[in-house]
Amino acid sequence: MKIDVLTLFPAMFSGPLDVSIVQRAREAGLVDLRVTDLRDFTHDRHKTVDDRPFGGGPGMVLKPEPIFEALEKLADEKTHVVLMAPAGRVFDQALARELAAKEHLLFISGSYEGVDERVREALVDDEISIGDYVLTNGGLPTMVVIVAVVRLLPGALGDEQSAHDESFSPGKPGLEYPHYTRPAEFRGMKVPEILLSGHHAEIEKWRAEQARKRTAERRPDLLRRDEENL
Ligand code: JF5
Repeated sequence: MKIDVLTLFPAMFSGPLDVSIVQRAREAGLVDLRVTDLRDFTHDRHKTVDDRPFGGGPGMVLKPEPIFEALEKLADEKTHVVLMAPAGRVFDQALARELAAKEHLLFISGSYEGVDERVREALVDDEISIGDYVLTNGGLPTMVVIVAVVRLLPGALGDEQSAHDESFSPGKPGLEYPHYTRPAEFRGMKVPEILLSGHHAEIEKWRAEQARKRTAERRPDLLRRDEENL
């Protein structure tokens, strides 16, 4: 898979994408990730990427020209162009799976008040939000989506972890059971007896029950959504 990012803040992207599973996936050649500075596609002395909104009002709007020129260089007909913005489809695991099936993703990491509407009309295939809160730019949302997508690429996870990927799929909608490791007693707090018993079938039953109870208590919305999908 190829992933392009178009951003005003390329420096934000070093760090999160250079560690852990994403870094391993890049080294293994599973994903080719490029971060491009939108200012590279300006032509004036001040590298102007934004301007005041027609009709007045607060804030600035990203100009169309640099974005159009960048996509003429970085994208083709097959590229799935994603604009990160609070008005988009809310990101979830199903959407991550959808994006993981694409050959080429290009993220436009918005900022200021937004982008000129003609970018949306002519270039954008998909608009994605990571939730209802306001950020200063689309850098972090872009990275959230990239990490969720890259770990789904075949070969990105070791065998041990890939078993875990069933979470948030139909039939396993929700939260994890409680985990414990050694010591069996820590500052007076004991690990549940069943986990020390060696009865694997009983342990499975206990864990499933714990996960169900925990999900019903904390995220009943996940159980309802799962019933709709089954
Ligand atoms: C952004 C204009 C984009 O703030 C976000 C965001 C919040 N949830 N999901 C995305 O994106 C950055 C800010 C202002 C466009």
